[in-house]
Amino acid sequence: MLDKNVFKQAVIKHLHSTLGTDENKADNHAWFKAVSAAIQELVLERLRSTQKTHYLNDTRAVHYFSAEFLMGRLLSNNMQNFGLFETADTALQELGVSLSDVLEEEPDMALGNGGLGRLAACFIDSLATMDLPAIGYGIHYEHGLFRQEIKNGGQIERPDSWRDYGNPWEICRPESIQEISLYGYVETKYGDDGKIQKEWHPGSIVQGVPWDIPVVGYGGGTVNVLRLWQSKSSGYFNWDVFNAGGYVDAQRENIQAETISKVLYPNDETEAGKELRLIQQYFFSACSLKDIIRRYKRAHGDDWSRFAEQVVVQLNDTHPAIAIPELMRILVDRAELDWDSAWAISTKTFAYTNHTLLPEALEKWPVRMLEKILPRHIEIIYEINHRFMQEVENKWPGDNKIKAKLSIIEEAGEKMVRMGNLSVIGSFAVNGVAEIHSKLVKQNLFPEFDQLYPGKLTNVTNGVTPRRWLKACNPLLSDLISKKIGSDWPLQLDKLDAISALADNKTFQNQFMKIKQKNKQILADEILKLTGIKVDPKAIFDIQIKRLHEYKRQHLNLLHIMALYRRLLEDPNYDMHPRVFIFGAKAAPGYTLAKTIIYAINKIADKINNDSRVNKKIKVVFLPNYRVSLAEKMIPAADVSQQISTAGKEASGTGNMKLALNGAVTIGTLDGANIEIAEEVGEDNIFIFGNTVEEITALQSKGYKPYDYYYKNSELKAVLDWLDSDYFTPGRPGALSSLKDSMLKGGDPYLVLADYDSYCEANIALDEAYGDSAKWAKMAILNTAKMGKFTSDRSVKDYVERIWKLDPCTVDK
Ligand code: GL9
Repeated sequence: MLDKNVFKQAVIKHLHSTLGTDENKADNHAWFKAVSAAIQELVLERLRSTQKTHYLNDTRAVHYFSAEFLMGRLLSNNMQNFGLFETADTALQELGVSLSDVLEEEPDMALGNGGLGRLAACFIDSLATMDLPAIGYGIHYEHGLFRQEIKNGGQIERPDSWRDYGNPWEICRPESIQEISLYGYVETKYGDDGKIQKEWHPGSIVQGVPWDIPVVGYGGGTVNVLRLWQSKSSGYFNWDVFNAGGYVDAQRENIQAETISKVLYPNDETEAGKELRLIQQYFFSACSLKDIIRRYKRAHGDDWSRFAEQVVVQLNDTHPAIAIPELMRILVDRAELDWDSAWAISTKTFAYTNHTLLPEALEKWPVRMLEKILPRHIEIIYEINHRFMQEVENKWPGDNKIKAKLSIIEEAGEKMVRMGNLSVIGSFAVNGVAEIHSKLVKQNLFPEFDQLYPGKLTNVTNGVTPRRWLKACNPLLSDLISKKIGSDWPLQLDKLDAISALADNKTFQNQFMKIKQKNKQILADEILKLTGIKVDPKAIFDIQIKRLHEYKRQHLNLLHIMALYRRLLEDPNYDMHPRVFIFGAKAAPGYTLAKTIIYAINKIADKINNDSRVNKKIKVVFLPNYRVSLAEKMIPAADVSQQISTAGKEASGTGNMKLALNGAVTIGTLDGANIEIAEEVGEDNIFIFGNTVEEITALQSKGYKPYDYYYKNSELKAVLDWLDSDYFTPGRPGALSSLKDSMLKGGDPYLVLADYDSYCEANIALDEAYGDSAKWAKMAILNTAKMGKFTSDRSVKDYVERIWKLDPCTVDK
């Protein structure tokens, strides 16, 4: 595609004329900018041809609405997808520059919290790779997820400033600015024909400035865009104040408008109910819909009849669900369609993905708040609900209990709008993200909706892009695989199954495990650099990386680590393979117990790592500031993947897929996608433990008593009591007591104690299996081999077939 010398020239040119420096003065950051600019030239060329092709073919497209896109770094990815990585590597070597140092200069684009945001990023990669017309719509946060520092064992949040020194990929598009309204009141008018008309007189107007991030498909054929909206005050509304000499007041209004896209809410699976968050949601949904409609009208004028043929909007959770009444408002108030026609279009346009069953994550907005911020939308929501209640009455005549349950409006206590119900009613398809999760969505969350709309609720199991999560992050293993089975597996991940045939082959086992060993050495060096802790790369690398949440049960892992510590103190000859427990996790800033768990991990780590009686056998490492680029370094080095959520709580998980793909063996519960991973790899190649969803439900309904487990198991009692002492927190007795209390006095809501014994047994089985190196190698190989199902290409294919109904559109090179 591009020859080494041409590439060199392009980089030098950008060093000179874009960055105003030269080869002798440039630091790594300048090289990063120059290399990115050189790649961006190609990206933009492909972007232009893609957009032209899509326009000429008037393609149907999916519009992925998501409050979060956790993109990570783009330079390496874009080079990989253009097939230019090796070229760039040698070109830079010849210029005396290290590509890997240059890549380290790129800040992560951390515009997401966790799985939900990273899923969006994997999906847009797959969409572009599969030549599907798609656009991602989200928010151009000035500050992404906070940077985590660890001080005296505790988490400190620092602002993330990913664009402080400019972002080489984004393009501002002032020509496509949109304006949206907020606040104000609704006037009811009567037209000449006596028909009621509604006019919203907004109290304030905000501009949305679009920034486009090109999304390069693997192979570089299609380049789609991720369009992120930045809020800006609309000059128009400040004008009066300004003229009255209120220069300073006008600036205050600017600040208010600009606050909307200032910062990503750092809550994972909790709904804060904050006004600014609702405004963020409306802001990006409304800007995006206007953008879609502008594009549609360019091709179809005022003929709305083909809108739903051309446009499908996927709602990534309920965060953009306000788009449903917004489209109704545009169709009814602005385009003057009658309600039924508008509703027919709207309900053919939207589809909704549910990502969690946790009650605290199901969004509800106070009616009062909507009345104030979006006075016309609340009227429309009432109208949607009124008509829907008639449907419910027809199906279940006189059943007020069902009505109360299905109503969009929750009447008990302060009146609330249930965004989940609105999303189900306003969409033509609703999906969960793994088989078990989708089953629970049908059975527990929305059972009546499933009866009312048979077939609307469905499943699309999550997936991850194998380009970033194997090819790019694990080059040694990728090369070995390509040598054995050819190099088209990144596009057809099922082909990995071909290495199953080599799982017993000694030579292949050696090659595979040697690569794992190298990756462990690389991570060991990184751990030393980041934390000062020396770990033995011959030890088992046992990794738990994910947001910190009680339901994910990092504290179950921790209790087991404490138990091992105790066993080693009591019996120095206690037989176990040396093991390094590695954690990465951010806690929501307001989630006190999650922060205590981080503190506990760090304090227990300090103690163990400095206790020469045990630190040949166990070490504990907490890597600060877990993020996409750190995950890329950790995942290739994992022997063991910890996926230990309470059954029924983790909707899918996607880290589980990435780790297994890189040859880590899972220790996990029958939860989320673990179940499907177990089906693929077979029960011999995974360590399953713990209560099933049914068993958990049974335990809870007969009255779960954590104290029973505490008194029954003396080791468990001892480690829990240990938390009350000052052994791990010298001079601060009781600093970890709240953690113990959560599992006893607090009722142990995530049944940590109920799964403890079974977890310990699974760990013993794991330790034994690792002792048999041929057996372990086989397990690791089969984990990689059997991950074909979990490519996000398969997820996207499922969406296309079941929901989006898109045709690929190839872009000529
Ligand atoms: C999540 C689920 O908890 C995960 O199990 C799932 O894999 C992802 C993607 O479908 O979605 N739902 C959710 O709210 N988060 C998830 O990770 N949290 C955030 O990332 C905000």
